[in-house]
Amino acid sequence: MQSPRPAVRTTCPYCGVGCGILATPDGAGGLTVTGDPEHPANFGRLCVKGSALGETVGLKGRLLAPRIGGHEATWDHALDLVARRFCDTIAAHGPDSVAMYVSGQLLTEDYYAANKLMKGFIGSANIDTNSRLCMASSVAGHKRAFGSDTVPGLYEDLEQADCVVLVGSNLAWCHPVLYQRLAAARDARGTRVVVVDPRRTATCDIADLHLPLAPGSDAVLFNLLLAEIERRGLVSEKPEGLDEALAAARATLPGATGLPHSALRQFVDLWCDSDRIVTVYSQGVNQSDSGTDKVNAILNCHLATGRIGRPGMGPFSVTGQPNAMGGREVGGMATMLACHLDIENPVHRGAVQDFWQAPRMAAKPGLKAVDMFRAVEDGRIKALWIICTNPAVSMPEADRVARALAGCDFVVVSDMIARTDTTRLAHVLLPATGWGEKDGTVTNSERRISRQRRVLAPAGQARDDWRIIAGVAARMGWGDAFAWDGPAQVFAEHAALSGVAGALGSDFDISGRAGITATDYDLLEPFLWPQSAARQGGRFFGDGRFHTPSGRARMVAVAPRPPQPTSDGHPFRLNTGRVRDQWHTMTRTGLAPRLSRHLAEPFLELHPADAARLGLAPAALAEVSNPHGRAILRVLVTDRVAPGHPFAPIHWTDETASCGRVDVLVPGAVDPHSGQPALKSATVAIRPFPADWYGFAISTRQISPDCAYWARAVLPSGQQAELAGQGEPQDWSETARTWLGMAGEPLVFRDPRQGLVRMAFVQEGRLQAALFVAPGPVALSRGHLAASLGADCGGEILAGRPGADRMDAGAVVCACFGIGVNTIRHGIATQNLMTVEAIGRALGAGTNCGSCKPELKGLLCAVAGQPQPDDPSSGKRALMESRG
Ligand SMILES: Nc1nc2c(c(=O)[nH]1)N[C@H]1C(S)=C(S)[C@@H](COP(=O)(O)OP(=O)(O)OC[C@H]3O[C@@H](n4cnc5c(=O)[nH]c(N)nc54)[C@H](O)[C@@H]3O)O[C@H]1N2
Ligand SMILES: Nc1nc2c(c(=O)[nH]1)N[C@H]1C(S)=C(S)[C@@H](COP(=O)(O)OP(=O)(O)OC[C@H]3O[C@@H](n4cnc5c(=O)[nH]c(N)nc54)[C@H](O)[C@@H]3O)O[C@H]1N2
Ligand code: SF4
Ligand SMILES: [Mo]
Repeated sequence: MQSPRPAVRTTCPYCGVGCGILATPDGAGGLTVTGDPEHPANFGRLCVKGSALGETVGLKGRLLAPRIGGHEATWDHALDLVARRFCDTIAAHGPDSVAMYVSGQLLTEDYYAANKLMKGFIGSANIDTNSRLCMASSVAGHKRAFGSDTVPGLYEDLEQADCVVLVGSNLAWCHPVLYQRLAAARDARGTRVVVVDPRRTATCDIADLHLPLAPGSDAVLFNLLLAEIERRGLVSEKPEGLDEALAAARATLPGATGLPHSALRQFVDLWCDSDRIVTVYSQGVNQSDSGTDKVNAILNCHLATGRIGRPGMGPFSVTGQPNAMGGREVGGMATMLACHLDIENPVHRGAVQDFWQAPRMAAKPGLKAVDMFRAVEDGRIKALWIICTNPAVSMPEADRVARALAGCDFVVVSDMIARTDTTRLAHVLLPATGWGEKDGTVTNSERRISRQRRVLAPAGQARDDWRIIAGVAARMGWGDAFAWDGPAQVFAEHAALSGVAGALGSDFDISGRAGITATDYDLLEPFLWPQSAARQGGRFFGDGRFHTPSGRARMVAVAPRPPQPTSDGHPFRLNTGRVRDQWHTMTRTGLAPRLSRHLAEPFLELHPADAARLGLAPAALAEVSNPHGRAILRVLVTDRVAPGHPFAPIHWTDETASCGRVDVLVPGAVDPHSGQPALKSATVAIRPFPADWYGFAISTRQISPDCAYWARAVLPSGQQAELAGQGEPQDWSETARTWLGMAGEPLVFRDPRQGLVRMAFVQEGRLQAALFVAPGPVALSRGHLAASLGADCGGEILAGRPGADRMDAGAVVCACFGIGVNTIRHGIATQNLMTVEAIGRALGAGTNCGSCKPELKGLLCAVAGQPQPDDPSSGKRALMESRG
């Protein structure tokens, strides 16, 4: 018998909370995963995405070998080709004719290598990252206010605060463990929580006050707050620009927020009366064409009152990606230099060049993401290397970006997954190791550096990203500068460079770790930066000293700008964002059946008044369009969004749906300071999608439909797909065989009067596939059908009803334990469960990651006949149940 393998301490690869994980290999290529009780980010907690990591590490869908032009190639061939094409392009057209587009999901060591190659050796700063879509406005705002891109506070500040304001942050779904820490602190000490978001999100479950402000009016809100801070005599500091900022604040009129006076007053009272106050902000602030000003409007209030850098107080930009912070540290954006140094400062450039012994330093900032893809489009960039990101889905004007890639002379993509919307457009594909296989460090939102450790062997021929980059660098002639033998050496070099930066005044200095050995690196415990002889960890700016030339903080006079107006032709403002159980373009979370059960289809949250006016019933399909593109989304009627302001998730791609990419609708308008695009405010037209028929299918094989609307998701034993089309196929049996990957004759049930067609493929008594077609959205219990796939079945499946002896669990609420809405309702009714905790004790729901607690609370209220507080999935659930 094999002895049990020890658990490996590592870090979650999803959000910026950066939870510690104990991963235990099962010896068969899989992993079991639990929270690391000793990690200071999560103290043992994990959310549902982290808990499901073990389901995503298999070989399914992986890119296992390099490919050139779609054909498998050796590493030598592929790396030679990339190096040769980059060298030839540079020789013919100069260093700015090539570019790299990288990611906040790279490890620091990968990121460091990419930045060194591009800025120091190729000699161009044309390296930008998906962090441009994510954190760029926070970076620009920090630099304007603090003189450096420094996150002042710590997670424990959220626990020590008397009031926490969440602005444009759906913390419950996007930073679930930090949300749980806040919720626990609120239970323990009555922390007041304010949510500022046009939508009523799951986060509102713990809000004492929800401000559903007009989209884009955050700067107005914080200017009003600043004016009131002055009026109440709370200005205690004298930052630079104070008078100008106050004057701008005083000149701001309250109307634009659309909030009633009483709500504004409550907000101002709470903020002003709480000395210990933390203002957390995220994409509702950053992703705007005036995002940097909004950031500074928030920072102004903390700077004027001195509520910064001390326990329980400060502004807090929560980062999205696991290594958004590490990317900033290595200077991974086109506008930065390594270790928070300034690319436009010749002294800084010289110091980095000396340290790297770099032959050709970039002398000016490079192209920011949106401009970079424009340069690809018009041929200024002729060779592009994309690493660890999926821009054909996630960039604004996504169709235009995809066309630009299709027209580019040479596109290289490093990814761990074979088929994505972006890998499809590559000339060369390089297989990267994924989480569980790679070794390195990441930095979370509170500046804590943690190790990701290798637990599994690399899949196929996959290699670590830093090693791939070093391989190309060596073939371009710079082998000596990239001759690391492991990530520990890359980290040590980065730490040593940070010492050079620290001597030049940089906040980012981890030179205390510059001498690290491979053994120390293996054992490295999570630590906060800075780590130098002068400073170890802690908060910044509590002493009133900032990184500006004068040492004083800077307030910025903000003149709030409204978002681009809607028009008669495009009267809706489309808000976009995330759902609880999926990560971005779903290349990994989409592999886990348990994560696909929460919300399995691209959807549009639409206010009832809008839905009625447009003639869109719940579960109908809507066509959303503007001159940039078009999407077809399932309608979810809900008053959690305001009239005129629908919301759609960002996760669906051409791999998972026929027409579900929302970024085809988002224009490329950017913030003038940060270059961050306004991803939350596309103006669109909406109309019913005229489907002649609707369908639902399950199969043990890959489902490949050919109809106007489809969206597929994984099941434990196959796939499911929602379908709809215009013009009925001639022969449904033949169509079903093709789409569901089946052979032979299906059992068929037809009801011509009702326009129903149902068919099932059964082999040796086991259900292999089924297709249900109806003239309207198909009303069926998806959960029951999914559970029947691959199981023994009789003809009853064509009745589409649960077996008489079984209760249909209904749409899944608790994804960790797969507990459905009907099971929970039944439990509440029959076992007299009165609280979320009682549900947990009786049924287990909500006891692992806790992500579904807001929904459990909603169900309790519904059963008790009270108005539901905030159950963001209840609309979706009603929708699914109406069909089942
Ligand atoms: N489950 C899950 N978690 C994730 C991710 C994921 O893909 N899935 N991605 C990670 C990443 S990279 C990021 S960047 C973070 C993002 O984390 P968040 O920023 O919390 O998430 P979003 O859903 O993008 O947007 C947050 C909220 O902004 C609101 N909003 C829109 N417009 C405005 C406005 O004008 N003002 C205000 N105040 N609010 C507005 C939206 O309604 C939305 O609820 O999440 C991280 N965590
Ligand atoms: N409309 C709208 N658009 C948005 C947003 C929004 O809120 N609204 N949010 C924006 C934000 S904040 C972000 S962060 C972006 C995210 O957008 P993307 O970065 O495009 O999304 P991901 O799906 O995370 O892409 C990561 C890719 O890297 C691959 N990968 C994973 N691990 C590795 C690895 O170790 N090495 C390599 N080489 N590849 C790997 C994955 O398979 C996947 O293909 O989307 C942005 N786009
Ligand atoms: S909150 Fe969830 S997704 Fe974020 S790091 Fe922790 S376990 Fe991972
Ligand atoms: Mo992000």
